[in-house]
Amino acid sequence: MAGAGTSQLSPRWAVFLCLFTILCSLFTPAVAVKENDFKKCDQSGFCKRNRAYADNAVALGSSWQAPYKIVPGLASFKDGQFNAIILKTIDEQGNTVRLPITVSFLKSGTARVTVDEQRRQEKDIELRHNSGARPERYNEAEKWAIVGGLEVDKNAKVAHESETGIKIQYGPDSAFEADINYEPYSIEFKRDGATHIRLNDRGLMNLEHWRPKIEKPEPEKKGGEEGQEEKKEEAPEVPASADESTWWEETFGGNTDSKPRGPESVALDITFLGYEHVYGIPEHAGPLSLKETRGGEGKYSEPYRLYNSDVFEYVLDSPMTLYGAIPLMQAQRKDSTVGVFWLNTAETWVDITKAKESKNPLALSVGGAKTNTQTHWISESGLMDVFVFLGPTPRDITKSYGELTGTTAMPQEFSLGYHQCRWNYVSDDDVKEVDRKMDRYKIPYDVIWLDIEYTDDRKYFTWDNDMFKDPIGMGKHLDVHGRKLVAIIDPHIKNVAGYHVSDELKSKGLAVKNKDGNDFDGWCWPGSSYWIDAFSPAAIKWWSSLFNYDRFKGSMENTFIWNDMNEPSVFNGPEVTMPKDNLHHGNWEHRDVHNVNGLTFHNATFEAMLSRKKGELRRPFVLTRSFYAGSQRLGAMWTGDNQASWEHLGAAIPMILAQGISGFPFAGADVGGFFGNPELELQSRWYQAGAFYPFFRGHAHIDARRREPFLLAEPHRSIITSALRLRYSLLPAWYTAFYHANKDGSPIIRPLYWTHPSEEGGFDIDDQFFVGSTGLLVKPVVEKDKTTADIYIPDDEVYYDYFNYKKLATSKGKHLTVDAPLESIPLLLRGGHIFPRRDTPRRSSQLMKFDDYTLVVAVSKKGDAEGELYVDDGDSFDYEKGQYIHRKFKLEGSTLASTEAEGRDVKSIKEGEWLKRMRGVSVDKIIIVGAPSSWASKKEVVVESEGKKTTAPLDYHKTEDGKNAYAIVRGIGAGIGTDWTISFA
Ligand code: NBV
Repeated sequence: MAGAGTSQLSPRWAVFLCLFTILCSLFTPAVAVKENDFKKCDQSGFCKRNRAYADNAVALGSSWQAPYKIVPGLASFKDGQFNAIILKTIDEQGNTVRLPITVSFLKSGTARVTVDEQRRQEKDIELRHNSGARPERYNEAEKWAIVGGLEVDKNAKVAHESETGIKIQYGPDSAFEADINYEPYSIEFKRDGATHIRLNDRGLMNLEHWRPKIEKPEPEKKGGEEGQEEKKEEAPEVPASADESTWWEETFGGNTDSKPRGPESVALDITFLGYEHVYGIPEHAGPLSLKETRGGEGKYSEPYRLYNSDVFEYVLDSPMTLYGAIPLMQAQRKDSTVGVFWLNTAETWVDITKAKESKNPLALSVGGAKTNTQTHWISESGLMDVFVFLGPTPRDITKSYGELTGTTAMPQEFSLGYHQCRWNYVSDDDVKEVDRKMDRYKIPYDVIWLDIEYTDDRKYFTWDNDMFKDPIGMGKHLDVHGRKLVAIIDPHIKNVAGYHVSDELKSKGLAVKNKDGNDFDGWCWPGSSYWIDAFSPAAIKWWSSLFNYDRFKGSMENTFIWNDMNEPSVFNGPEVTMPKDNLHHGNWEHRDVHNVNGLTFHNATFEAMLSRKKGELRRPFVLTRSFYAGSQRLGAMWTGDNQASWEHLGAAIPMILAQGISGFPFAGADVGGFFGNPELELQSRWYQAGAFYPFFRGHAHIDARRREPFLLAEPHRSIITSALRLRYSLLPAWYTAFYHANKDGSPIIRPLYWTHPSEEGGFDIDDQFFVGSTGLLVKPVVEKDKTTADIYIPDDEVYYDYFNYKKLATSKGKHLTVDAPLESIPLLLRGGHIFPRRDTPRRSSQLMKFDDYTLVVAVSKKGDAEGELYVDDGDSFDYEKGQYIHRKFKLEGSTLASTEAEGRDVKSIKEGEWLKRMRGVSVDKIIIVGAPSSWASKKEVVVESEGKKTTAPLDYHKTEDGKNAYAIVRGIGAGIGTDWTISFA
């Protein structure tokens, strides 16, 4: 019938339809975006110039004269800050430009080096090429990324000063030193007398200063091919570093970027002396320990790129950019971690090379050679703003970086459960049916998600009324079992009259503008669209109002939000994003702020969720695809459009680990793979891995077959259900790990270099990790037909099998091979830890809220163990007023004790509703793994709690192999929030 209908179309409509089909085939992701659709360094003018600048400097070696020097007479140090002027020589006549430099020594022990360009004179500004953009360098990255930690350390002091430089002592116990060398300009950062980091070590610093555009006469054209050839021969060769061809305009993939301010890149080389491993700078699909980028076997030949982009079907093992950017890098060597944070929100590239340096040329490689990791940071515009961390541990860096950019928000407790998503659940009946089936098969889950098709024609804040007749009814249905709904809201707003959001956006002037100052109109899911400019305070306020329950009709208390496409993705834009000469609030060019754009939209939605209803004080949950340093304060992220392949399953782990060590640990990957259809084995293995992602969501593309866990044939349904139950039983431990992420930024899943910074053998391991400080060590199986796992053991501690409590024959620095048939997850318990669980299987986390706890105690080699539980109502901000339970558990000798972790006098806290209910929650069961043989004849233990002594039965068991034992104590009944002891004597 469709054919008959089409044949009756008027010619105008037929043309329109035809055009529409062509456009759709161009813009819908049926064809994967290939690497070539995104720039390589030599297709990005400023990257090419800076790489060439570096090559030139390196080739010249000792005869290279870096053109940057500090003027001694203008340098001063006062109250924790060094101020000076760097002079840049810009021509052979010796003309210079002035670059003010400030080095601030912060209380945390972090140093900050900021280089600006002296404000341009009015007359220069007038000379500028015609544009509404601001003349100064972008200086508001700090406003979005930094929330604290900037207090200067007034105890920092000058240790030595001369005409050639200054040495400043700072940091804890004055153990840090910054040696600022004036000519050529460079800074050495030392800890305990040894240099760890050198800025401008190789003299690659380059700040392309502002210059007026000089219109050059078009070269006379000679006719015919012959003439052109002649011209080619005559043209003098221009070194790529001085190539002016992309200074004022640049074209890529048919899009031309007008550059009203001309070249203005900032670049700096940073060397980590004696460090062989560097980590961080997500988001890239590659190993955790970053690779070298200047070619050679097993190395990349492109720099790591940070330019938030919608790269669907992304390639693996690549330095290519992805959806988000965190310019934080850590360097690791035995017993020392240092790092830098490059605060710049423009397009950025980072080259990495490693150079062996022999201490003693006669010693050859015997103990003498050390590796320096050399990095070269290149950004298109903005300030040169670098924070330097001197460690000495990974934890110190995490903490200092967290002080600056903030830490993970305390999450909605439900968001740690399992999320069921697909593009799309097509109707409210569909949603309810999935919900019922999950119940029927006893598969726990907390959240069901709605992708873009729930809307009326991709107009966010509206519903497709035919398919979603009763959204509130649907929400209430979910609420009965404590379940939630997450609905997608994207930043592109359909450009159509009569759509309230679009009308208001336009009339209030809150959209991103194009270079001419008109509302920027691009192409996205809804067709022609505008983009909310979430940099604008007025836009944030307006955006917030749209989420009020009485405006976003159909949303309710259990509706939460998903922000996608906020790189921003613009189908017909350069590299699938916004033109760089677009203008944002304050007249900043998009070029300056591109990498923080996603954060601003996420932030606007986060703010909106805080004010949906007057007096409603609940934690938001907002998932974002694009992110920048600081996004951790606002919600969770996921790794975007992966594929249903074994390779993508493997690639997700280093990506999530990289997020964790870069301050944004609430991270996950689409379980099952977004594109394609996973075979059953892959899907089962993916749920087993996903159960250990901080953010655990199954998702699938619109063309993928339905794959909700209940649809799968046995044994896969049961395998997946077990993985989900395991996740749910461990929720108290996960929540405690989130609490720590909130307190000091620590990763939720932790790579070995982070947990064991003295063990070099673990520095490049990124396929296994610890969960918080629980001592749970997991190595998900990510290969087809694999039924064993080789787990690297980083220490001398005892390790047990999580499921059967057997003590494993481990040895430090060696791999342990464990059986891992399809139905099992390689999961170990490290001795010395105690963690909480809730063992009653239920349908959602909310239904477990007041269940009793189980404690698992893994006895260490020495015979002791300790651990923690943090719990609050998981929803409100009452925890800020002391409404939480925080316990410390300790096994010492034959006593296990629970005490208040922070030494608070809990009796003095006025109990709110939640704390009152928690009075009825107790520790029901304790499992002691590695129980001493002296307990073999024990039948009971003595429990002392709240002044009362009772007994509880103890069962002592030998493990299957008879080599060690475990004990289970049941019916303990001690309140979870109270002090108690259990005596095994
Ligand atoms: O909204 C549709 C999808 C979404 O399902 C996916 O998770 C996002 O990463 N979205 C991208 C838009 C386009 C996908 C090809």
